[in-house]
Amino acid sequence: MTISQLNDRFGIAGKVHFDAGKGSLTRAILQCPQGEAHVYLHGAHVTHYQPRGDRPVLFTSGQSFFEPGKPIRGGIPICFPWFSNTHEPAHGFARLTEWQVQSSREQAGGVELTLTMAAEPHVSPYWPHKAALTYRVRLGDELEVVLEVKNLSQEAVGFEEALHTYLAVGDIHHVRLSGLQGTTFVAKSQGGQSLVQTEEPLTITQYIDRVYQNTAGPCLVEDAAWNRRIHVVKSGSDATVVWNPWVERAGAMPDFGNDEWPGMLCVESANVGTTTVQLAAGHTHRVTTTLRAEKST
Ligand code: TA6
Repeated sequence: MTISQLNDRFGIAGKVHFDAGKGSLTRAILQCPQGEAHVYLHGAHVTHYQPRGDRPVLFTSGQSFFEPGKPIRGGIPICFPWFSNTHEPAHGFARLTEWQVQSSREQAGGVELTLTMAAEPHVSPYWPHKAALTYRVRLGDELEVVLEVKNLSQEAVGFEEALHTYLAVGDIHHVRLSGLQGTTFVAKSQGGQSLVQTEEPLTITQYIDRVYQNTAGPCLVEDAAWNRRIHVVKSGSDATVVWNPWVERAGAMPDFGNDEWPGMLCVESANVGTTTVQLAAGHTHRVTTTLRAEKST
């Protein structure tokens, strides 16, 4: 569908508008009195969320690619049906797929955009199944994203998934992360050891890449530099991934500025590893992430 056709069919004056975004990729701009969000059809990728009167809540790299076949660096990548480098492409094919717009509507004083994609055997040899994915982006007092996976196969399927949220922070050196105390994590940044988190809040002083298993609750990111708190609330997710590449890994990514690492922190709502989703034929799984920013004082 062309941008003009998308605006004719799904545009809502002052609330939903489609344009050619970066790299001329088709982008939806969602607006309401409480803020603005941007969603690319490429990967159904939310790249921007900014509450009115506040700074952006999501980080997107100034070096990001915006082209078919490459993931956008930042925002909320959708990782499905596998996480990390289980197979190629890393984090699965959903974030590289051109999603279709299913609907747009005003809701609860805000606005919702719904996108879909078909995950079928022809997409990847590592996915010999049929599934329908639906992604709802809801903008209002907060930003909520909802990923639904319906198993259209005759057999049960297993898949990993993550809403790989890149939060924007003023300075990672002065960030505190709460909500994970007492949980067990796989420390990819510490040789893959399985460790228990004792600190609360967690402060980040080096490269961190941790998969916290059996963590279904909310997290709180306290950003002292910007005097802001971001609540990361989720449902349907039993793992939380925390990542910052720090200086040593930032330089290895061509789509990530060498000086950008202090300004971001990934807090991801996931089902990976031991919390991989097992979905019976005909059933649907839903995972959600809600982001709400507020002044610290
Ligand atoms: O979520 C953390 C992580 O799995 C890291 O290991 C790092 O690879 C990051 O995702 C970024 O992955 P990407 O494929 O987007 O470069």
